[in-house]
Amino acid sequence: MPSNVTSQSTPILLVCGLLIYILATGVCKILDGLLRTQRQDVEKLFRLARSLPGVRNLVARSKEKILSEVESGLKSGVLPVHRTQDLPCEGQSIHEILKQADKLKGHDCKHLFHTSKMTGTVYATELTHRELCNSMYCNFAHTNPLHGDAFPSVARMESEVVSMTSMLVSNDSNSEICGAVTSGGTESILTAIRASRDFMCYSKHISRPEIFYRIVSVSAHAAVYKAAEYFKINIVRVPTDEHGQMNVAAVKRALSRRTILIYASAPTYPHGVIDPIEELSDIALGQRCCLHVDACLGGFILPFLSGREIESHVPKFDFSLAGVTSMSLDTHKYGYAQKGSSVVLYSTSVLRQFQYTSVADWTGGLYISPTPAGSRSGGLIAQTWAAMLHMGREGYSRVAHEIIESAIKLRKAVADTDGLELIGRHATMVVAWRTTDRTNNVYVLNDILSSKGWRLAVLQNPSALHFCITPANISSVDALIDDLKQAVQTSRTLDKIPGGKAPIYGLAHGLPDRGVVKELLRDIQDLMLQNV
Ligand SMILES: *Cc1c(COP(=O)(O)O)cnc(C)c1O
Ligand SMILES: *[C@@H]1O[C@H](CO)[C@@H](O)[C@H](O)[C@H]1NC(C)=O
Ligand SMILES: CC(=O)N[C@H]1CO[C@H](CO)[C@@H](O)[C@@H]1O
Repeated sequence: MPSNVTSQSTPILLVCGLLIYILATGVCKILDGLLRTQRQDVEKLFRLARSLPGVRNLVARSKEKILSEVESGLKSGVLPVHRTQDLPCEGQSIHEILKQADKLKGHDCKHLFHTSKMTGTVYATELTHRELCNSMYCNFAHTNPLHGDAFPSVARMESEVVSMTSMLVSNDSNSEICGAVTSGGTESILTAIRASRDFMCYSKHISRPEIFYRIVSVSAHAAVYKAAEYFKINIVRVPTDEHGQMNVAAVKRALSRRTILIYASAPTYPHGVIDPIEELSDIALGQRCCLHVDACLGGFILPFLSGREIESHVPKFDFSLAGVTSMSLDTHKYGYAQKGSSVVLYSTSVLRQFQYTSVADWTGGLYISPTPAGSRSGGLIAQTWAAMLHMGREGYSRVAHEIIESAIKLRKAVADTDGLELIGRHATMVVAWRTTDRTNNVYVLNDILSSKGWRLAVLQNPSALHFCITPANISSVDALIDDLKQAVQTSRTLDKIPGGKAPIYGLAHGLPDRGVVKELLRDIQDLMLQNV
Protein backbone atom coordinates (compact mmCIF):
# COMPACT_ATOMS: atom_id res chain seq x y z
CA MET A 1 0.00 0.00 0.00
CA PRO A 2 1.66 3.31 -1.08
CA SER A 3 2.15 5.67 1.84
CA ASN A 4 1.77 8.89 -0.16
CA VAL A 5 -1.92 8.33 -0.95
CA THR A 6 -3.12 10.87 1.60
CA SER A 7 -1.16 13.75 0.11
CA GLN A 8 -2.61 13.10 -3.35
CA SER A 9 -6.23 12.78 -2.29
CA THR A 10 -8.53 15.72 -1.87
CA PRO A 11 -9.30 16.78 1.70
CA ILE A 12 -13.04 16.40 1.08
CA LEU A 13 -12.68 12.75 0.18
CA LEU A 14 -10.54 12.20 3.21
CA VAL A 15 -13.04 13.80 5.55
CA CYS A 16 -15.95 11.91 3.98
CA GLY A 17 -14.13 8.61 4.29
CA LEU A 18 -13.26 9.23 7.89
CA LEU A 19 -16.82 10.23 8.65
CA ILE A 20 -18.28 7.09 7.09
CA TYR A 21 -15.76 4.99 8.95
CA ILE A 22 -16.44 6.63 12.28
CA LEU A 23 -20.17 6.42 11.65
CA ALA A 24 -19.98 2.73 10.82
CA THR A 25 -17.91 2.16 13.95
CA GLY A 26 -20.47 4.01 16.05
CA VAL A 27 -23.40 2.12 14.57
CA CYS A 28 -21.61 -1.13 15.24
CA LYS A 29 -20.94 -0.29 18.87
CA ILE A 30 -24.55 0.71 19.47
CA LEU A 31 -26.15 -2.25 17.74
CA ASP A 32 -23.49 -4.75 18.69
CA GLY A 33 -25.69 -7.71 19.63
CA LEU A 34 -27.84 -7.31 16.56
CA LEU A 35 -24.99 -6.76 14.17
CA ARG A 36 -23.04 -9.76 15.32
CA THR A 37 -25.57 -11.89 13.50
CA GLN A 38 -25.67 -9.65 10.43
CA ARG A 39 -21.95 -9.26 10.05
CA GLN A 40 -21.68 -9.78 6.29
CA ASP A 41 -23.73 -6.67 5.55
CA VAL A 42 -21.78 -4.53 7.98
CA GLU A 43 -18.52 -5.82 6.56
CA LYS A 44 -19.53 -4.53 3.14
CA LEU A 45 -20.07 -1.05 4.58
CA PHE A 46 -16.68 -1.13 6.23
CA ARG A 47 -14.99 -2.38 3.08
CA LEU A 48 -16.45 0.55 1.18
CA ALA A 49 -15.29 3.04 3.78
CA ARG A 50 -11.86 1.43 3.93
CA SER A 51 -11.36 1.77 0.18
CA LEU A 52 -11.35 5.55 0.58
CA PRO A 53 -7.80 6.91 0.63
CA GLY A 54 -7.75 8.64 4.02
CA VAL A 55 -9.19 5.71 5.82
CA ARG A 56 -6.93 3.26 4.05
CA ASN A 57 -3.90 4.97 5.51
CA LEU A 58 -5.34 5.25 8.95
CA VAL A 59 -6.21 1.58 9.01
CA ALA A 60 -2.85 0.57 7.56
CA ARG A 61 -1.01 2.46 10.29
CA SER A 62 -2.91 0.88 13.17
CA LYS A 63 -2.58 -2.54 11.55
CA GLU A 64 1.17 -2.11 11.23
CA LYS A 65 1.42 -1.19 14.89
CA ILE A 66 -0.33 -4.35 16.02
CA LEU A 67 1.54 -6.47 13.51
CA SER A 68 4.97 -5.27 14.60
CA GLU A 69 4.09 -6.12 18.19
CA VAL A 70 2.91 -9.58 17.21
CA GLU A 71 5.96 -10.03 15.03
CA SER A 72 8.41 -9.35 17.82
CA GLY A 73 6.51 -11.86 19.96
CA LEU A 74 6.71 -14.46 17.19
CA LYS A 75 10.39 -13.72 16.54
CA SER A 76 11.27 -14.50 20.12
CA GLY A 77 9.60 -17.89 19.58
CA VAL A 78 11.64 -18.79 16.46
CA LEU A 79 14.07 -21.55 17.31
CA PRO A 80 17.75 -20.61 17.64
CA VAL A 81 18.86 -23.69 15.70
CA HIS A 82 20.30 -24.22 12.27
CA ARG A 83 17.70 -23.73 9.51
CA THR A 84 17.64 -26.08 6.52
CA GLN A 85 16.76 -23.98 3.49
CA ASP A 86 17.30 -26.41 0.68
CA LEU A 87 17.59 -30.15 0.22
CA PRO A 88 20.99 -31.43 1.37
CA CYS A 89 23.14 -32.51 -1.62
CA GLU A 90 23.62 -35.94 -0.18
CA GLY A 91 21.20 -37.66 2.12
CA GLN A 92 22.12 -37.30 5.78
CA SER A 93 22.79 -40.17 8.14
CA ILE A 94 20.00 -41.46 10.32
CA HIS A 95 22.02 -40.47 13.38
CA GLU A 96 22.34 -36.87 12.17
CA ILE A 97 18.63 -36.57 11.37
CA LEU A 98 17.55 -37.93 14.75
CA LYS A 99 19.94 -35.52 16.47
CA GLN A 100 18.39 -32.54 14.68
CA ALA A 101 14.84 -33.68 15.41
CA ASP A 102 15.68 -34.12 19.10
CA LYS A 103 17.11 -30.62 19.19
CA LEU A 104 13.93 -29.18 17.68
CA LYS A 105 11.67 -31.18 19.96
CA GLY A 106 13.58 -29.92 22.97
CA HIS A 107 11.89 -26.55 22.45
CA ASP A 108 8.31 -27.88 22.57
CA CYS A 109 6.11 -27.50 25.63
CA LYS A 110 7.07 -29.80 28.50
CA HIS A 111 4.83 -31.76 30.86
CA LEU A 112 2.32 -32.42 28.12
CA PHE A 113 1.07 -35.78 29.24
CA HIS A 114 0.64 -35.26 32.96
CA THR A 115 0.09 -32.16 35.05
CA SER A 116 -0.27 -30.23 31.80
CA LYS A 117 -1.24 -26.57 32.18
CA MET A 118 -2.61 -26.36 28.68
CA THR A 119 -6.28 -26.24 27.78
CA GLY A 120 -7.30 -29.16 25.52
CA THR A 121 -4.46 -29.98 23.09
CA VAL A 122 -3.21 -33.31 24.42
CA TYR A 123 -5.76 -36.02 25.12
CA ALA A 124 -4.19 -39.49 25.41
CA THR A 125 -1.73 -39.66 28.29
CA GLU A 126 -0.92 -43.22 29.30
CA LEU A 127 2.44 -44.27 27.90
CA THR A 128 1.40 -47.84 27.04
CA HIS A 129 -1.68 -46.53 25.23
CA ARG A 130 0.36 -44.08 23.19
CA GLU A 131 2.95 -46.73 22.38
CA LEU A 132 0.19 -49.02 21.13
CA CYS A 133 -1.10 -46.27 18.81
CA ASN A 134 2.39 -45.46 17.61
CA SER A 135 3.27 -49.05 16.79
CA MET A 136 -0.06 -49.57 15.00
CA TYR A 137 0.69 -46.49 12.93
CA CYS A 138 4.16 -47.80 12.07
CA ASN A 139 2.78 -51.19 11.06
CA PHE A 140 0.16 -49.75 8.73
CA ALA A 141 1.72 -46.43 7.63
CA HIS A 142 2.34 -47.73 4.11
CA THR A 143 -1.25 -48.87 3.54
CA ASN A 144 -3.87 -46.85 1.66
CA PRO A 145 -7.62 -47.45 1.87
CA LEU A 146 -7.92 -45.98 -1.64
CA HIS A 147 -6.59 -49.38 -2.75
CA GLY A 148 -8.94 -51.51 -0.71
CA ASP A 149 -8.17 -54.61 -2.79
CA ALA A 150 -4.52 -54.46 -1.82
CA PHE A 151 -5.18 -53.57 1.82
CA PRO A 152 -8.37 -55.27 2.98
CA SER A 153 -7.02 -55.03 6.54
CA VAL A 154 -7.48 -51.27 6.86
CA ALA A 155 -10.76 -51.35 4.93
CA ARG A 156 -12.07 -53.71 7.62
CA MET A 157 -10.65 -51.54 10.40
CA GLU A 158 -12.28 -48.41 8.98
CA SER A 159 -15.66 -50.09 8.87
CA GLU A 160 -15.20 -51.35 12.45
CA VAL A 161 -14.20 -47.89 13.72
CA VAL A 162 -17.32 -46.42 12.11
CA SER A 163 -19.50 -49.20 13.47
CA MET A 164 -18.15 -48.94 17.05
CA THR A 165 -18.60 -45.16 16.96
CA SER A 166 -22.12 -45.31 15.57
CA MET A 167 -23.20 -47.69 18.34
CA LEU A 168 -22.37 -44.97 20.86
CA VAL A 169 -24.78 -42.47 19.33
CA SER A 170 -27.72 -44.48 18.08
CA ASN A 171 -30.29 -46.91 19.36
CA ASP A 172 -30.85 -50.41 18.01
CA SER A 173 -33.79 -49.47 15.88
CA ASN A 174 -31.93 -47.28 13.40
CA SER A 175 -29.31 -49.55 11.92
CA GLU A 176 -28.95 -47.53 8.72
CA ILE A 177 -26.32 -45.30 10.31
CA CYS A 178 -23.08 -45.25 8.32
CA GLY A 179 -20.04 -43.03 7.91
CA ALA A 180 -16.32 -42.73 7.22
CA VAL A 181 -13.04 -42.02 8.97
CA THR A 182 -11.58 -38.59 8.17
CA SER A 183 -8.39 -36.74 9.09
CA GLY A 184 -9.98 -34.63 11.85
CA GLY A 185 -12.99 -32.75 13.10
CA THR A 186 -12.76 -30.06 10.45
CA GLU A 187 -12.76 -32.61 7.64
CA SER A 188 -15.74 -34.43 9.20
CA ILE A 189 -17.64 -31.14 9.34
CA LEU A 190 -16.67 -30.13 5.80
CA THR A 191 -17.75 -33.45 4.34
CA ALA A 192 -21.03 -33.51 6.27
CA ILE A 193 -21.91 -29.98 5.16
CA ARG A 194 -21.01 -30.68 1.53
CA ALA A 195 -23.07 -33.88 1.52
CA SER A 196 -26.03 -32.11 3.17
CA ARG A 197 -25.90 -29.27 0.65
CA ASP A 198 -25.83 -31.57 -2.36
CA PHE A 199 -28.47 -33.88 -0.89
CA MET A 200 -30.82 -30.95 -0.34
CA CYS A 201 -30.03 -29.60 -3.79
CA TYR A 202 -30.99 -32.96 -5.25
CA SER A 203 -34.05 -33.69 -3.15
CA LYS A 204 -35.58 -30.21 -3.20
CA HIS A 205 -34.67 -29.49 -6.83
CA ILE A 206 -32.93 -26.24 -5.98
CA SER A 207 -30.69 -25.16 -8.83
CA ARG A 208 -28.72 -22.31 -7.28
CA PRO A 209 -26.77 -23.85 -4.43
CA GLU A 210 -24.68 -20.71 -3.92
CA ILE A 211 -27.59 -18.98 -2.25
CA PHE A 212 -28.38 -21.76 0.15
CA TYR A 213 -28.73 -20.77 3.74
CA ARG A 214 -28.13 -22.68 6.86
CA ILE A 215 -28.39 -21.77 10.44
CA VAL A 216 -25.57 -21.88 12.91
CA SER A 217 -25.33 -20.44 16.35
CA VAL A 218 -22.67 -17.83 17.05
CA SER A 219 -20.94 -20.42 19.23
CA ALA A 220 -20.55 -23.01 16.44
CA HIS A 221 -16.96 -24.08 15.68
CA ALA A 222 -14.93 -22.02 13.18
CA ALA A 223 -14.92 -25.02 10.81
CA VAL A 224 -18.40 -23.98 9.61
CA TYR A 225 -16.95 -20.74 8.26
CA LYS A 226 -14.39 -22.79 6.38
CA ALA A 227 -17.20 -24.89 4.91
CA ALA A 228 -19.12 -21.75 3.95
CA GLU A 229 -16.06 -20.36 2.16
CA TYR A 230 -15.21 -23.60 0.37
CA PHE A 231 -18.73 -24.51 -0.67
CA LYS A 232 -20.19 -21.03 -1.23
CA ILE A 233 -22.95 -21.31 1.32
CA ASN A 234 -24.35 -18.31 3.12
CA ILE A 235 -24.37 -18.49 6.88
CA VAL A 236 -27.30 -17.23 8.90
CA ARG A 237 -26.07 -16.73 12.43
CA VAL A 238 -28.46 -16.87 15.33
CA PRO A 239 -27.59 -15.64 18.81
CA THR A 240 -27.21 -17.81 21.90
CA ASP A 241 -29.24 -17.31 25.08
CA GLU A 242 -27.57 -16.19 28.30
CA HIS A 243 -26.44 -19.79 28.97
CA GLY A 244 -24.55 -19.98 25.68
CA GLN A 245 -27.22 -22.24 24.12
CA MET A 246 -28.51 -21.79 20.58
CA ASN A 247 -31.69 -19.72 20.74
CA VAL A 248 -34.54 -21.85 19.39
CA ALA A 249 -36.94 -18.95 18.85
CA ALA A 250 -34.31 -17.19 16.77
CA VAL A 251 -33.77 -20.34 14.70
CA LYS A 252 -37.49 -20.51 13.97
CA ARG A 253 -37.51 -16.88 12.88
CA ALA A 254 -34.50 -17.38 10.62
CA LEU A 255 -35.83 -20.39 8.70
CA SER A 256 -36.49 -19.93 5.01
CA ARG A 257 -37.21 -22.03 1.95
CA ARG A 258 -33.50 -22.05 1.27
CA THR A 259 -32.47 -23.41 4.64
CA ILE A 260 -30.48 -26.56 3.94
CA LEU A 261 -28.98 -27.31 7.32
CA ILE A 262 -29.20 -26.47 10.99
CA TYR A 263 -25.87 -26.85 12.78
CA ALA A 264 -25.86 -27.69 16.48
CA SER A 265 -23.09 -28.61 18.92
CA ALA A 266 -22.80 -31.17 21.71
CA PRO A 267 -21.12 -29.41 23.35
CA THR A 268 -19.92 -26.08 21.93
CA TYR A 269 -16.20 -25.32 21.87
CA PRO A 270 -16.35 -21.90 23.58
CA HIS A 271 -18.60 -22.68 26.57
CA GLY A 272 -19.09 -26.44 26.68
CA VAL A 273 -22.84 -26.08 26.26
CA ILE A 274 -25.09 -28.67 24.64
CA ASP A 275 -27.51 -27.02 22.22
CA PRO A 276 -31.26 -27.80 22.55
CA ILE A 277 -30.99 -30.55 19.96
CA GLU A 278 -34.31 -32.22 20.80
CA GLU A 279 -36.15 -29.03 19.82
CA LEU A 280 -33.92 -28.43 16.82
CA SER A 281 -34.64 -31.97 15.66
CA ASP A 282 -38.36 -31.21 15.61
CA ILE A 283 -37.72 -28.00 13.70
CA ALA A 284 -35.55 -29.80 11.13
CA LEU A 285 -38.22 -32.47 10.64
CA GLY A 286 -40.89 -29.82 10.13
CA GLN A 287 -38.71 -27.88 7.71
CA ARG A 288 -37.46 -31.04 5.97
CA CYS A 289 -33.86 -29.83 6.19
CA CYS A 290 -30.69 -31.50 7.52
CA LEU A 291 -29.45 -31.23 11.10
CA HIS A 292 -25.75 -31.72 11.84
CA VAL A 293 -24.61 -32.36 15.40
CA ASP A 294 -21.01 -31.37 16.04
CA ALA A 295 -20.03 -33.87 18.72
CA CYS A 296 -16.30 -33.46 18.01
CA LEU A 297 -15.76 -32.82 21.73
CA GLY A 298 -18.68 -34.69 23.22
CA GLY A 299 -18.82 -37.83 21.06
CA PHE A 300 -16.73 -39.99 23.37
CA ILE A 301 -17.84 -38.35 26.63
CA LEU A 302 -21.59 -37.69 26.58
CA PRO A 303 -22.66 -41.27 25.68
CA PHE A 304 -21.05 -42.43 28.92
CA LEU A 305 -22.87 -39.99 31.17
CA SER A 306 -26.43 -41.21 30.72
CA GLY A 307 -28.55 -40.77 33.80
CA ARG A 308 -25.98 -38.44 35.28
CA GLU A 309 -26.52 -34.84 36.36
CA ILE A 310 -24.18 -32.35 34.70
CA GLU A 311 -25.77 -29.40 36.54
CA SER A 312 -28.84 -30.39 34.59
CA HIS A 313 -29.76 -33.67 32.96
CA VAL A 314 -27.68 -34.82 29.95
CA PRO A 315 -30.03 -33.92 27.12
CA LYS A 316 -30.61 -36.08 24.03
CA PHE A 317 -28.16 -35.13 21.31
CA ASP A 318 -27.74 -38.02 18.87
CA PHE A 319 -29.41 -40.25 16.26
CA SER A 320 -32.03 -41.28 18.80
CA LEU A 321 -33.61 -38.01 17.63
CA ALA A 322 -35.21 -38.56 14.25
CA GLY A 323 -34.23 -35.13 12.89
CA VAL A 324 -30.46 -35.61 13.28
CA THR A 325 -29.00 -36.39 9.85
CA SER A 326 -25.25 -36.26 10.45
CA MET A 327 -22.72 -36.11 13.28
CA SER A 328 -18.99 -35.50 13.68
CA LEU A 329 -17.05 -37.24 16.48
CA ASP A 330 -13.34 -36.73 17.01
CA THR A 331 -11.45 -39.92 17.71
CA HIS A 332 -8.29 -37.79 17.99
CA LYS A 333 -9.72 -35.96 20.99
CA TYR A 334 -11.61 -37.98 23.63
CA GLY A 335 -11.37 -41.15 21.50
CA TYR A 336 -7.67 -41.06 22.55
CA ALA A 337 -6.23 -41.84 19.12
CA GLN A 338 -3.21 -39.86 17.92
CA LYS A 339 -3.86 -36.74 15.83
CA GLY A 340 -5.28 -37.07 12.36
CA SER A 341 -8.49 -38.98 12.93
CA SER A 342 -12.21 -38.34 13.28
CA VAL A 343 -15.47 -40.01 12.31
CA VAL A 344 -18.35 -38.54 10.28
CA LEU A 345 -21.69 -40.35 10.55
CA TYR A 346 -24.93 -40.15 8.56
CA SER A 347 -28.44 -41.30 9.41
CA THR A 348 -28.74 -43.00 6.02
CA SER A 349 -26.46 -44.18 3.24
CA VAL A 350 -28.37 -42.01 0.76
CA LEU A 351 -26.86 -38.97 2.46
CA ARG A 352 -23.38 -40.49 2.65
CA GLN A 353 -23.33 -41.00 -1.10
CA PHE A 354 -23.39 -37.24 -1.53
CA GLN A 355 -20.05 -37.13 0.27
CA TYR A 356 -18.34 -39.16 -2.46
CA THR A 357 -16.64 -38.00 -5.63
CA SER A 358 -17.21 -40.41 -8.50
CA VAL A 359 -15.63 -39.73 -11.89
CA ALA A 360 -16.76 -41.81 -14.85
CA ASP A 361 -14.86 -40.05 -17.65
CA TRP A 362 -11.33 -39.61 -16.38
CA THR A 363 -8.57 -40.82 -18.67
CA GLY A 364 -6.93 -42.28 -15.58
CA GLY A 365 -9.79 -44.73 -15.23
CA LEU A 366 -12.98 -45.04 -13.21
CA TYR A 367 -12.47 -43.16 -9.97
CA ILE A 368 -14.35 -43.14 -6.68
CA SER A 369 -13.18 -41.55 -3.42
CA PRO A 370 -15.20 -41.06 -0.23
CA THR A 371 -13.37 -38.09 1.33
CA PRO A 372 -11.59 -34.87 0.22
CA ALA A 373 -8.23 -36.62 0.53
CA GLY A 374 -7.47 -39.10 -2.23
CA SER A 375 -4.74 -41.28 -0.81
CA ARG A 376 -5.00 -41.65 2.93
CA SER A 377 -2.69 -43.33 5.40
CA GLY A 378 -4.11 -46.60 6.68
CA GLY A 379 -1.84 -46.05 9.67
CA LEU A 380 -4.17 -43.36 11.01
CA ILE A 381 -7.13 -45.72 10.75
CA ALA A 382 -5.22 -48.59 12.36
CA GLN A 383 -4.10 -46.55 15.37
CA THR A 384 -7.66 -45.26 15.85
CA TRP A 385 -9.01 -48.80 15.75
CA ALA A 386 -6.43 -49.90 18.36
CA ALA A 387 -7.13 -46.91 20.64
CA MET A 388 -10.84 -47.72 20.69
CA LEU A 389 -10.36 -51.43 21.34
CA HIS A 390 -7.87 -50.68 24.11
CA MET A 391 -10.14 -48.17 25.87
CA GLY A 392 -13.35 -50.15 25.63
CA ARG A 393 -16.62 -48.91 27.09
CA GLU A 394 -15.24 -49.24 30.60
CA GLY A 395 -12.17 -47.11 29.85
CA TYR A 396 -14.10 -44.33 28.14
CA SER A 397 -16.67 -44.32 30.89
CA ARG A 398 -14.08 -44.09 33.68
CA VAL A 399 -12.25 -41.14 32.11
CA ALA A 400 -15.51 -39.36 31.21
CA HIS A 401 -16.65 -39.45 34.83
CA GLU A 402 -13.24 -38.25 36.10
CA ILE A 403 -13.37 -35.33 33.70
CA ILE A 404 -16.90 -34.33 34.66
CA GLU A 405 -16.06 -34.53 38.36
CA SER A 406 -13.11 -32.17 37.84
CA ALA A 407 -15.27 -29.88 35.71
CA ILE A 408 -17.87 -29.68 38.46
CA LYS A 409 -15.11 -28.85 40.97
CA LEU A 410 -13.67 -26.11 38.73
CA ARG A 411 -17.14 -24.70 38.02
CA LYS A 412 -17.89 -24.53 41.73
CA ALA A 413 -14.60 -22.74 42.41
CA VAL A 414 -15.30 -20.20 39.65
CA ALA A 415 -18.85 -19.63 40.88
CA ASP A 416 -17.57 -19.11 44.43
CA THR A 417 -14.90 -16.60 43.39
CA ASP A 418 -15.94 -13.01 43.81
CA GLY A 419 -15.52 -11.19 40.50
CA LEU A 420 -15.89 -14.24 38.24
CA GLU A 421 -18.98 -15.57 36.53
CA LEU A 422 -19.50 -18.94 34.86
CA ILE A 423 -20.74 -19.12 31.29
CA GLY A 424 -22.50 -22.29 30.23
CA ARG A 425 -25.39 -24.32 31.50
CA HIS A 426 -23.76 -27.76 31.55
CA ALA A 427 -20.79 -29.25 33.37
CA THR A 428 -18.84 -30.68 30.46
CA MET A 429 -15.11 -30.81 29.72
CA VAL A 430 -15.06 -27.09 28.90
CA VAL A 431 -15.33 -24.63 31.80
CA ALA A 432 -15.71 -20.98 30.74
CA TRP A 433 -15.89 -17.81 32.78
CA ARG A 434 -15.81 -14.05 32.50
CA THR A 435 -15.03 -11.26 34.93
CA THR A 436 -17.86 -9.23 36.38
CA ASP A 437 -16.38 -5.87 37.33
CA ARG A 438 -14.58 -3.26 35.29
CA THR A 439 -11.47 -3.20 37.45
CA ASN A 440 -10.87 -6.81 36.58
CA ASN A 441 -9.87 -7.14 32.92
CA VAL A 442 -10.22 -10.72 31.71
CA TYR A 443 -7.25 -10.35 29.32
CA VAL A 444 -5.02 -9.17 32.16
CA LEU A 445 -6.26 -12.12 34.20
CA ASN A 446 -5.17 -14.32 31.30
CA ASP A 447 -1.72 -12.67 31.19
CA ILE A 448 -1.22 -13.31 34.90
CA LEU A 449 -2.21 -16.96 34.50
CA SER A 450 0.03 -17.25 31.42
CA SER A 451 2.96 -15.97 33.44
CA LYS A 452 2.36 -18.93 35.76
CA GLY A 453 2.52 -21.34 32.85
CA TRP A 454 -1.19 -21.74 32.12
CA ARG A 455 -2.44 -21.74 28.57
CA LEU A 456 -6.13 -20.98 28.48
CA ALA A 457 -8.34 -20.27 25.50
CA VAL A 458 -9.23 -16.59 25.09
CA LEU A 459 -12.83 -16.07 23.93
CA GLN A 460 -14.75 -13.06 22.62
CA ASN A 461 -18.37 -11.83 22.49
CA PRO A 462 -18.30 -11.83 25.48
CA SER A 463 -14.62 -11.63 26.46
CA ALA A 464 -13.95 -14.71 28.53
CA LEU A 465 -11.53 -17.56 29.21
CA HIS A 466 -11.98 -21.29 29.12
CA PHE A 467 -10.12 -24.38 30.24
CA CYS A 468 -10.80 -27.67 28.47
CA ILE A 469 -10.15 -30.63 30.79
CA THR A 470 -8.42 -33.70 29.32
CA PRO A 471 -6.68 -36.68 30.94
CA ALA A 472 -3.39 -34.81 30.43
CA ASN A 473 -4.33 -31.97 32.72
CA ILE A 474 -7.01 -33.35 34.98
CA SER A 475 -4.58 -33.50 37.87
CA SER A 476 -3.75 -29.81 37.40
CA VAL A 477 -7.25 -28.57 38.13
CA ASP A 478 -6.60 -28.03 41.86
CA ALA A 479 -3.54 -25.94 41.06
CA LEU A 480 -5.53 -23.97 38.48
CA ILE A 481 -8.18 -23.18 41.08
CA ASP A 482 -5.54 -21.84 43.51
CA ASP A 483 -3.77 -19.78 40.84
CA LEU A 484 -7.05 -18.45 39.46
CA LYS A 485 -8.24 -17.20 42.85
CA GLN A 486 -4.91 -15.48 43.41
CA ALA A 487 -4.80 -14.04 39.89
CA VAL A 488 -8.23 -12.45 40.34
CA GLN A 489 -6.87 -10.54 43.34
CA THR A 490 -3.75 -9.45 41.45
CA SER A 491 -5.58 -8.43 38.28
CA ARG A 492 -7.74 -5.99 40.27
CA THR A 493 -4.64 -3.96 41.06
CA LEU A 494 -3.11 -4.00 37.57
CA ASP A 495 -3.90 -2.41 34.21
CA LYS A 496 -1.55 -4.68 32.36
CA ILE A 497 1.53 -6.77 32.95
CA PRO A 498 4.81 -6.29 31.09
CA GLY A 499 4.98 -8.32 27.89
CA GLY A 500 1.31 -9.28 28.27
CA LYS A 501 -1.02 -9.76 25.33
CA ALA A 502 -3.97 -7.99 26.97
CA PRO A 503 -3.69 -4.76 24.92
CA ILE A 504 -3.65 -6.68 21.64
CA TYR A 505 -6.58 -8.90 22.59
CA GLY A 506 -8.48 -5.86 23.80
CA LEU A 507 -7.85 -4.02 20.54
CA ALA A 508 -8.47 -6.95 18.20
CA HIS A 509 -11.63 -8.14 19.95
CA GLY A 510 -13.05 -4.64 20.37
CA LEU A 511 -12.48 -3.41 16.81
CA PRO A 512 -15.90 -3.20 15.13
CA ASP A 513 -14.34 -3.43 11.65
CA ARG A 514 -13.89 -7.22 11.56
CA GLY A 515 -12.54 -7.02 8.01
CA VAL A 516 -9.38 -5.37 9.33
CA VAL A 517 -9.04 -8.05 11.98
CA LYS A 518 -9.38 -10.73 9.27
CA GLU A 519 -6.59 -9.05 7.28
CA LEU A 520 -4.45 -8.90 10.40
CA LEU A 521 -4.94 -12.60 11.04
CA ARG A 522 -3.87 -13.36 7.46
CA ASP A 523 -0.70 -11.34 7.91
CA ILE A 524 0.02 -13.10 11.20
CA GLN A 525 -0.47 -16.48 9.50
CA ASP A 526 2.07 -15.39 6.86
CA LEU A 527 4.57 -14.65 9.60
CA MET A 528 3.96 -17.98 11.30
CA LEU A 529 4.40 -19.97 8.10
CA GLN A 530 7.53 -18.01 7.28
CA ASN A 531 8.97 -18.89 10.69
CA VAL A 532 12.10 -16.73 10.45
C1 LIG B 1 -12.02 -29.60 17.90
C2 LIG B 1 -13.35 -29.27 17.44
C3 LIG B 1 -13.69 -29.32 16.09
C4 LIG B 1 -12.77 -29.69 14.95
O1 LIG B 1 -11.46 -29.36 15.13
P1 LIG B 1 -10.23 -30.13 14.48
O2 LIG B 1 -9.09 -29.31 14.97
O3 LIG B 1 -10.37 -30.08 13.01
O4 LIG B 1 -10.24 -31.52 14.99
C5 LIG B 1 -15.01 -29.03 15.76
N1 LIG B 1 -15.91 -28.70 16.69
C6 LIG B 1 -15.61 -28.66 18.00
C7 LIG B 1 -16.68 -28.32 18.98
C8 LIG B 1 -14.32 -28.92 18.42
O5 LIG B 1 -14.00 -28.85 19.71
C1 LIG C 1 -34.58 -44.71 18.37
O1 LIG C 1 -34.49 -44.01 17.13
C2 LIG C 1 -35.69 -43.94 16.40
C3 LIG C 1 -35.41 -43.32 15.07
O2 LIG C 1 -34.74 -42.12 15.15
C4 LIG C 1 -36.72 -43.18 17.25
O3 LIG C 1 -37.94 -43.12 16.54
C5 LIG C 1 -36.94 -43.88 18.58
O4 LIG C 1 -37.80 -43.13 19.40
C6 LIG C 1 -35.60 -44.05 19.29
N1 LIG C 1 -35.79 -44.83 20.51
C7 LIG C 1 -35.30 -44.44 21.70
C8 LIG C 1 -35.55 -45.39 22.82
O5 LIG C 1 -34.68 -43.41 21.88
C1 LIG D 1 -7.68 -39.31 34.00
C2 LIG D 1 -6.21 -39.32 33.99
O1 LIG D 1 -5.63 -40.03 33.22
N1 LIG D 1 -5.62 -38.50 34.81
C3 LIG D 1 -4.20 -38.38 34.85
C4 LIG D 1 -3.84 -36.93 35.09
O2 LIG D 1 -2.49 -36.81 35.30
C5 LIG D 1 -1.99 -37.59 36.37
C6 LIG D 1 -0.54 -37.30 36.52
O3 LIG D 1 -0.35 -35.96 36.47
C7 LIG D 1 -2.21 -39.07 36.11
O4 LIG D 1 -1.73 -39.84 37.20
C8 LIG D 1 -3.67 -39.30 35.92
O5 LIG D 1 -3.87 -40.64 35.55
